[in-house]
Amino acid sequence: MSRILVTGANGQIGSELVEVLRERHGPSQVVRLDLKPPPAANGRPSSPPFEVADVRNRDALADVIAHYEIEEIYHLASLLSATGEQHPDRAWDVNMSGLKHVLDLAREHDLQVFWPSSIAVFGPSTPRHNTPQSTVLDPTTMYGVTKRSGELLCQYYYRRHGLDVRSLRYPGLVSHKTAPGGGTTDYAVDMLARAAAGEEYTCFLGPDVRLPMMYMPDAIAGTLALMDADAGALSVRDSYNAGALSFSPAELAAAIQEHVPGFTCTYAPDERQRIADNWPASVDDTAARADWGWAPEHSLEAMTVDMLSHLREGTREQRGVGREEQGSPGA
Ligand code: NAD
Ligand code: AKB
Repeated sequence: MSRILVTGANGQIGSELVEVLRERHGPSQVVRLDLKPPPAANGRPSSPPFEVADVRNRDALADVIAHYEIEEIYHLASLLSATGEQHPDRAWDVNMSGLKHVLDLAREHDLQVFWPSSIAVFGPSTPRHNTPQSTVLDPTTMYGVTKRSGELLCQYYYRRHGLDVRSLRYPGLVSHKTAPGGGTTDYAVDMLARAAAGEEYTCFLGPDVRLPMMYMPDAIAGTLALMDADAGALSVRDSYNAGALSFSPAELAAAIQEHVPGFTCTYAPDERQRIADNWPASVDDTAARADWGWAPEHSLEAMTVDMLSHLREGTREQRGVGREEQGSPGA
């Protein structure tokens, strides 16, 4: 049974990936690491093992890896696209030095590594539709620059040192358990949350920018499938394209209106529009499908229905409606 370290464990992906890894391997086998302790869940303090550390601190990472005898790392700690444009020096520092430390320590201890890249590696010269696996990569954000540099670093460690590091270029991820943190695609979660609360929404992107998106259960399943795959089957060692959905804010609003008839969305694009305008609308993921069986399951309709249901349930629980109903004899 593997001892696993997840960095950035409190984030949108980490909080869900940890749950699934703990179901698979047992809670004590999965060590979470982040800058702060995790928020209490449903009023209960979250369970150990948890380490407060900064991935820029190599010695702290080394201590955690040695102490828990870690065998596998999911290195998720990062600044995302919008925050990265506000703090480019910090984005470079966290995203690059954190990854370099993880790769060096993984080499030293012979660990398997998962590290996520992003559609942010693409840019204005990249074909916008069905973007190929191998193509022009000219990112326009510091985040995208760190993701492409990170891809090349991972590939270098694989080729030069035989390090088993695997990567996916995630699109924008949609989920209801933990709010997204500082990305350009966060509008989708924001819009669904407002609709579920019966409120209107002002979108920070314009109505027509179509981007590759994915529902979190598909992202988690794909991540684990890639990590489980035979090393010999993997033909891509920088980062795999992984497509799932492709929709614009207006298309998401229309999907929501099917289930929330009075929902209204207005548009007030801000500086994140420029980021979105330089990303693809859809990606070609033939290599991921052929090499390790990538097959996302959720359509826009299925994701919308599931998200609205979970978000409404969350709102009811926050208001105590769920507990009242449970306690009511007539409920
Ligand atoms: P997030 O912002 O929700 O979480 C990142 C976590 O990293 C946070 O909990 C933060 O506290 C932690 N962190 C930041 N700096 C740190 C540091 N110096 N040391 C330790 N921890 C630190 O991000 P996420 O959405 O969960 O993304 C995880 C990874 O997936 C990132 O590499 C991101 O680039 C990538 N990714 C995410 C998406 C998406 O849509 N969520 C899409 C593409 C790629
Ligand atoms: C972001 O918008 O920054 C992320 C991503 C696509 O990498 N969701």
